[in-house]
Amino acid sequence: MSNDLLSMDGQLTPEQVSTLCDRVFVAQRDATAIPKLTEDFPQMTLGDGYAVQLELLRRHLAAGQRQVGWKAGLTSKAKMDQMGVRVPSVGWLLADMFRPEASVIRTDDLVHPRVECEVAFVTKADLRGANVSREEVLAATDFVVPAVEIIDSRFTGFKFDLQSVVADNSSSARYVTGGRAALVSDVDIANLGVVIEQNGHPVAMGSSSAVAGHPADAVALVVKVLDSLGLSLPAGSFVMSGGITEAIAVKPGDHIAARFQALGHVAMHFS
Ligand code: OOG
Ligand code: MG
Repeated sequence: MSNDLLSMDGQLTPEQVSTLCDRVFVAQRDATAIPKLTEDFPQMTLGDGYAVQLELLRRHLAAGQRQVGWKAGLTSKAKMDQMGVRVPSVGWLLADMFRPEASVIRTDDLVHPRVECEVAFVTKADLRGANVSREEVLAATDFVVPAVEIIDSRFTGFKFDLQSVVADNSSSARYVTGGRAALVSDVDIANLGVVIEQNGHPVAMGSSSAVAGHPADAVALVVKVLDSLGLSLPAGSFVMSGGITEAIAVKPGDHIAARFQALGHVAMHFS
């Protein structure tokens, strides 16, 4: 990708951003796959992707939905290699995307869901700026909790480029928390072993050290991206730091358990 397309400056008109927002909104609502957005708009930049993502967020908030926080995406090498995209992204999380632990999660309202295990942070102080450090993130963290994200690209074949996936809210669909919450002083979140089990079989394993070097660095990256969008991360935010291993495709009937060293496990069924 040329560096111009990585720019936070936009190339699309407000009308074009609105058109793309309509497309993604309908694809997310109806769980229908669409071609990646750059096919019709090859001039689209990363900044245009975020303009579409923020317009989607405004529509949901105007409809009465509540935002709980943000997610970092494509923060580990396993995820970057799997998706062929080498630049991390962020996406918003709404309260109605949450699913309780041990619940049955429908797949008929998703296109091609995949699960990933992530360390999630809950913050107790505002974070803002382009240069937030790992230490500042840790000091602003109330607790960490293990989470599973169910991602679902709205793009055909789960194939996209950075601008398209950012417009599609970084493939966010559902998230589940569980296990044990912990203070950052009580666990070595920089090096937590994780295993994803599918129907009792281990299908992916890794260490949280794979995430941007340290999961708190992924949170710092979220703050940095938000800053470039003129936003900040308020106290009380729930932030997922990105999939540690590659994502695993799920189908009706699957049972998934993500086991986190020191933080317990997060389990769910799919129907
Ligand atoms: C993009 C979203 C990536 C993560 O944790 O890396 C993501 C995708 O892979 O579809 O959520
Ligand atoms: Mg994720």
